[in-house]
Order: sequence, then structure tokens, then C-alpha cells
Amino acid sequence: MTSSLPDGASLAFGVATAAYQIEGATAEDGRGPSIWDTFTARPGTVRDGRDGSVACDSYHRYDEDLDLVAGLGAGWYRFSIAWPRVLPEGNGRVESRGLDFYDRLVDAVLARGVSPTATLYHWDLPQALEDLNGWLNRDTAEAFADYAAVVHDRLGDRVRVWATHNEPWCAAYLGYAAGVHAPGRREGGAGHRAAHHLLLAHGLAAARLHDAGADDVGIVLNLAPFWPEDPDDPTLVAATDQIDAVRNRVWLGPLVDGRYDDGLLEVAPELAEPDLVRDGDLALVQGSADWLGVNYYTPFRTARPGAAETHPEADAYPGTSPVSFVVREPRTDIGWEVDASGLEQLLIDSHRRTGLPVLVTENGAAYPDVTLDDQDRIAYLRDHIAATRRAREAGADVRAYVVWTLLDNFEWAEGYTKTFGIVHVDPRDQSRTPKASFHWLAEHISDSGVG
Ligand code: IFM
Repeated sequence: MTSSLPDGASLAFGVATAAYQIEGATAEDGRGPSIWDTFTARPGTVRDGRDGSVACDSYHRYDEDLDLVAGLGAGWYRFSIAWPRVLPEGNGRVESRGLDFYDRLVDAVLARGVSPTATLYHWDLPQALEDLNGWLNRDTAEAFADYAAVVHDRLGDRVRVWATHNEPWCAAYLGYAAGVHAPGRREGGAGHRAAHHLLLAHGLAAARLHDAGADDVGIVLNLAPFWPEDPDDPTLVAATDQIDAVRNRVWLGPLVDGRYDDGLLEVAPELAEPDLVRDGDLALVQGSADWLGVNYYTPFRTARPGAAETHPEADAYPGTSPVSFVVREPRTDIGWEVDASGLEQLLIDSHRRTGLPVLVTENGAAYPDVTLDDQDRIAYLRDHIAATRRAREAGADVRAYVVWTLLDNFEWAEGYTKTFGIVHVDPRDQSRTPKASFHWLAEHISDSGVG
């Protein structure tokens, strides 16, 4: 087995994007509809009422975007593949024009001396599969594995680092329990069921990719540190532990131990149902990841219910005792507290827990686009890169730091109102202008001597 991950001798750098957030061209070259096309068409689902039909038009402008990646000096470009471009109905018929697009994209990445890393699922489930009950249907996991094999068959000679899912917690719990993401279902325990099928999908796909010769198949999780405001309050500590189970341990338990732990099963009895969790499912997931992607933005400070803010995603923790969330200053424009020590802790803990090489697959900040001189974003990136380096010094095997994100883009339920890009995109003519953070990062990468 030969790994193509960054070797870790020094911290590697990359930049990330996702298909629905940047590509646009949702009706082009035979792409089928995804759950995000359907969800965004429903009034009231997205803050500014907009959608990803044009986004950053990167489907047509990817050469320009990759020039920016190369100009940044980043060694890695993390992008996602839109399942409905490749299989418009989710399974069965392959749309070769969709595969052709990613073929050209990968060649264009490599031509610039950058390494591609592809995520197979960044939330754009083909609507045809949602019509059959989406991630609540076990068949979706099988369909995902077939899709993964089709994509790997075409790109696997050049893409060596694969991620199955991006933030499956969001797909499961924001999509099926809280209903704030597509498909917009608010069905409580359905979040747990979706989570199991997402994990199964990961396990099935990882097995197919490994069989096809892939050595570096990972999964990207938005793990989060939860800090009780009063660590001596046993009720609060117990409630926080439940939240941690639904956010973090639901993934790490199966991946590392091949089981859902008892504390999780208390709040998520669905995960003990033999019809849902069948013999062999968890064994398939255990040990299936060669690397772990960690996406980090903010820590979560918990308090007794009513003592602080109700979390906007409170429904995304079905079965848990209620808590409220204390959000300290400074905050980014999306209301997330800035605290880089959460990243340091998370990296140390996740490496210790999994024993896997870890990549920071996303980290970045939303700040209003009033000026291109985004000193606030520079400070955020500087502090979080430093935290990543501290985690490495403490012994965590962290190989790369990947910035979220290259371009101001479609920020899901926030529409275009929250901008995370290090490059500004003018919605009137799609022109791209690097912000001060882009130039700062380019200099930092160049000073570090690695891409
Ligand atoms: O934009 C998202 C991305 O798609 C997944 N991780 C978090 C980012 C910021 O919210």
C-alpha cells in the first residue's frame, strides 16, 4: 500500500470548494436535479431566496479558479463531485458528460502542479433517490457505493486521495431532523436512521474503492468540541455528553470500535434496531477509513436550558436533554465564536481516538464583504494555522490545513449572505478578486516552503 497523502514532514496547504456551492450549470450536460435544487425552490428555505443554479459559474470558469489555486501556491485542491451530474437518476444510467467534466477538471488541477482530492458526497443527493426516501432508504447506501465505483473507475488513475462524505452530521441531522438543510424533513429520530445509512454508504464505498486499488479513502467529519460552562454541574455535564454522542461519537464509534456506544444508544434507540443496523454493517465501517478529515469552525459552550441562547440547530440533536449555548465574543458574521484552541484540542483528541492521519479539511470564517482588506479573516486563519501547528507539536499526526473556501459562494440556508471566500466574486459579472487574506495566505505558504 502506497499512500499519496501529504507525508506530514511539514504542514501541507490546500483550499476547498464544493460542487453545489460553486458550479452552477445545474441544468447543463444532462445533470439531474438534486435535493438542493428542490429545497431551494421552496419559499422560505434560504435566507435570500436564492439557489445554486448559477452560483460562481465555476462549471464554465474552472480554469480561472484553478489559476487562483495555483497562484495561492496551495499544494492541494479539495473539490466535490456532484452525484446527479454522473448519475442523473442516482443509479443506473451514467451521464458521460458529467464524468467528462470532472475528467477535465482533474487534468486541469494536475496541469498546475496541484494534487486533487475529491469528495464524493457534499450533500447533493439526486432527487430521484430522495423520492424513494433518500438516506432513510438502505438502498441509497448501495447506490452510493455504485456511484463511487463509477467515479473511481474514471478518475482513480489521477485522483489518489478520496473522501466519501463531507460532514454527514449535517446531511443526516440538519436534513432529516432539524429540516434546515435539504431535504428539509423534521422527523426527529430520522436523523439517526439517516446517519446509519450514511455510515453504511461510507463503508460500502470504501470497500469498493479499496478493491479498485485506492489507498487513501477517508471521511470528513465536522466534529466539535463541547464545553460545559459549569464542569461541576452533573446535569449539564450529562446533557453535554449526550450532545457529544450525537455530534461526534455516532461516527467515531463505528469507525474505530465497530459499535455505537451505550450512551449514544440511550438517546438514539433507533441505532439498536436490528432492521436498521444489520449484522455486519458496523464491522464493515470499522477500520474502513485510511485518514480522517476534520472540519472545524467554532467550539460549543453548553449551559442549562434557558440560561443562554437556544441553538438555531437545537432540533438537530434528537433524543438529547435540552441545553442552551453560550456564544462568546468575538464572533464571525455567521455568529460563530472564534476560538482556535478548540481546533488544537480537536486535532489532538481525534488523532488520539482514531490513530489515523488527520487533515484539517475545512477551516475558515465568514466576514462581511464590505472591503477586500479582510484583516479579520487573516487573523482567524493565522490563529487557526498556529493552533494546527501546536497540535502537531503535541504529537497529533496532522498532515494538511485546507482553507474553506476559495470563492464567496452559495452558503446553503444562508444563501449568498455569508461569505467565507478568500476571493471575492462579483455577482453581477462573476469577476473574481483576491482579498487581502488570499495574498496573506499565499505569502504564508511560500514562507513555509510547502504547498
Ligand atoms: O459552506 C460550508 C461547507 O459546505 C461545509 N462546511 C461548513 C461550511 C461553512 O458553513
